Amino acid sequence: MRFDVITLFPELFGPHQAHGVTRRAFESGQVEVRLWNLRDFGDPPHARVDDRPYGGGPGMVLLAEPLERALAAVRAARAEADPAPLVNFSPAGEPLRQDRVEAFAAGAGAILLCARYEGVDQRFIDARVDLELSIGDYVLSGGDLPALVLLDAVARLQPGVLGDARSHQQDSFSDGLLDCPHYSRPERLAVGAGEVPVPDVLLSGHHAAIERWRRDQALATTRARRPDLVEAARAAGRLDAADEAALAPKPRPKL
Ligand code: 4FV
Repeated sequence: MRFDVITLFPELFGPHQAHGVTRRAFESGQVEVRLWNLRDFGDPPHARVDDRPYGGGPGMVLLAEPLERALAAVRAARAEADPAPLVNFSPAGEPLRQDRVEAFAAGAGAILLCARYEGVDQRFIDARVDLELSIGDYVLSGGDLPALVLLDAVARLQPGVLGDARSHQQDSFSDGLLDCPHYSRPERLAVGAGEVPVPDVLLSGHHAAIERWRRDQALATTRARRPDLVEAARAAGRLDAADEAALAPKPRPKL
C-alpha cells in the first residue's frame, strides 16, 4: 500500500520509519510513504501557502490553490484507476478507531493532508477531501502527528511486523474491548515493605483458564473505564454467556 503525505514538515516522517517494530513495514515496502512538501507548490514569488482569513480573526489559513496543485501532482504520480481517498486530519473529523485502521491496513493506501495554522480553506475541503479524521478532542499545531499516528497503527498490522501475529489479534480493541493486564519477571515484585505476586492462574500452565482470566480482566477493565465499548460489543454480538456471567454484578456477600 502507498501513502502520499502532503506536509510542510516532511522531515518529521523519516525518523518514524527508521525506528521501532514498524520499521519492517516501511523497509519491506509493505507500506510505502511518499512525502510531498506543500511549499514546493506555493504561490510565486515566495512559495506562499497560507494567508490571513477573510472576515478577520487570528491566525492564518492554508490556501486552496497550492493544495490543488499539490493534489494534482500526487494524483498524477499515483495514476490510479481507483483514486485513493484524500484524508484531512482535524478536530472536526470522525474519531479514528481501530476498525478504520484495520480498513486502511487492508487497503491500497491514501493521500494524507497535514494541515497547519488555523486549518484549510473550506472550499478545498468541500471539493476534494474524502474523509476527515480526528485523533482526539484537543488542538494540535498540525496534522502531521495525526498522520504519523495513522501510519503507525496501520504499519504494525502488516504481516510479519509484530513478532507474533497473535499480538494484534489480542490487542486492545481487537475484539472491541480494552486489553487485559500483563505481567512478566519477577514472579514476586517487591513493592514498599511487601511483595506483589503474579496472579497464580498465569503460572498454572492451564491455557484455557489463562485465556478465561484474561478475557474476564479485559471485560472488567472495559466495563470500569469504557462501558460504551461493552455496550457496543454486546450490540455487535461479540459477548457470549461466559462474558455476560463475568460482567454480571457479583452478589454482595451477606454480612
Ligand atoms: C487534529 C486533531 C488537530 C487543527 C488545526 C491542525 C490541527 C491545525 N487533527 N486530530 N485533534 N489538527 O488538532 O486530528 O491545522
